[in-house]
This record gives sequence, structure tokens and C-alpha cells, in this order.
Amino acid sequence: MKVFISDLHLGDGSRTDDFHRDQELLKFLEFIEREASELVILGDFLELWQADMDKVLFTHNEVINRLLSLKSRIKVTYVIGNHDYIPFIKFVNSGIGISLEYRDTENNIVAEHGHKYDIFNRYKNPLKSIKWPKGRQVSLLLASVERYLHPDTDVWMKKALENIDEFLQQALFIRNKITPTSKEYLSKGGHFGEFKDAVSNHIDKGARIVIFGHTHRHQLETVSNGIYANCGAWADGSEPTYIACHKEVIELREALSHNIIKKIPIR
Ligand SMILES: [Mn+2]
Repeated sequence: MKVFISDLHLGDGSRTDDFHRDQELLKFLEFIEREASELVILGDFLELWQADMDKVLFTHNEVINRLLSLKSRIKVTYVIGNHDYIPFIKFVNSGIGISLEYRDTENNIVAEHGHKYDIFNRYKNPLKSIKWPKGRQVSLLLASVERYLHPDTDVWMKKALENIDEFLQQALFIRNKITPTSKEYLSKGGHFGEFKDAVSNHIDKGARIVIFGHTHRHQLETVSNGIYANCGAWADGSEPTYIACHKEVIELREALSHNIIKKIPIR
């Protein structure tokens, strides 16, 4: 069994830290060591837009140690996301398991964090120089509000954004009835507007299973000739989930109980 998790956002222990599941994660990593052959962390494991890495590692030191010891026992791949992009980008493909994407050519699996398909949160010319995405400004602003006003501001924001997405969908539906060109405009303007195309592109190029993170919304769907899965998130405001990939079947599971939420046969 290969396991994919993402979007834990381990922070620095201050009011901006959105990860409060160290004990559950330790238990989860024990389970992985017993049951899984491989672990893929699919981005945004560490929250480095709002916190310093040394503080993050210090705060969640037990989890980090556990992960490092797991790495000596099973294959662990650390795919970087937008929030843990720097400083890890320098170590991509250096042979220590840090990567921009995960590929399993034997089982036709492609996995990425997915921020590359989010106009608001992607980096431009990432290997040349660092130009912060606009989303980082929002993230920093949110961090100061959390620090000085209320630590749950981001959870409220998340809920509000869910409604905005719904609103955009409604708007898209109505405007498509009026003018077909507006469809493109709205789908490009949406946060995850390019996700669908990205999944199709991977499948057109031969992938059977495409796995993303980043949206914080777990998902497992059949799409044309393939399967699209999203790991969901562990950060506050989410019920932790993961994707379990076996030879014959792919499952979306609750991370604390390991209950299967949904499964799809692979062949
Ligand atoms: Mn992300």
C-alpha cells in the first residue's frame, strides 16, 4: 500500500500555527510503518510562509524525528508545495527524496501538490529566482490577524471561501446561459480553475491515477480514462484524510480511524 497525505501546515506553535494533531500524526506514522510500503507527502507539510523553519522543527520535533526514522525503514518522498517551497526547492532531485512531483511509472501514478495550476499561488520561473506568489501576501496578512485578533480567522476564511466558490459556480452557470465566452473568463479566474485541465493532461499523457493536494478538499473521482484523487488536509478546519493506493483499488480514507470514505477499483 502506498499512502499519500498533504497539507498538514505544521507551524511554529504560535497563534498562527494551524496544526494541532501531533499525537494523532505520530500514531498515523506508526500505522504507516506497520502497514505501508511507501509514504508520499504531497506538499505543504511545513508552514513556511507564516513561520520560520527552525521554530517549526523545534515545535513539532517529535513528529519530525518520527518521520526521519520512518525514512530509514520505508520509501518516503517529500513533494514540496507552495508553503514549503523555499528552502526545499534547492534540494529537489538531489537524491534525498525531495521532489516537485511523484511518478510511479509501473502503476501509472502522477502526483503533485498542485499549486502550479493555481494562478494565485504559483511561483514564476521557480528554478531561476524567487518571485513570491500573490497568495503569500494574503497568507502573511492572515497570520498577523491570527496573531493579534483571533487564531481561528483562517478557519472562518476557509468557510467564507467555500461559499465564494459556490457563488462562482452559480455565477458561471447563469452567465453561461447568457454568453459562452464568460465561461473561460470565470474558469480561469477561479482558484482551482486549471486543475481539471491539469488532470486531463496527465491522463492524456498516459497517467492512470492523478493525485493532487493544495485544495484542502478530499476527493476521489473517475475522470475519462483515469482516476483523480485529492488527499485533503490535516490543518485546522479539516478532518484529516489520506489516499491509500493498492494494486487493485484506490481508497480515500479518514486518517484517524482509517475508515474508507470511498474506493474505486483500478482496473
Ligand atoms: Mn498549497
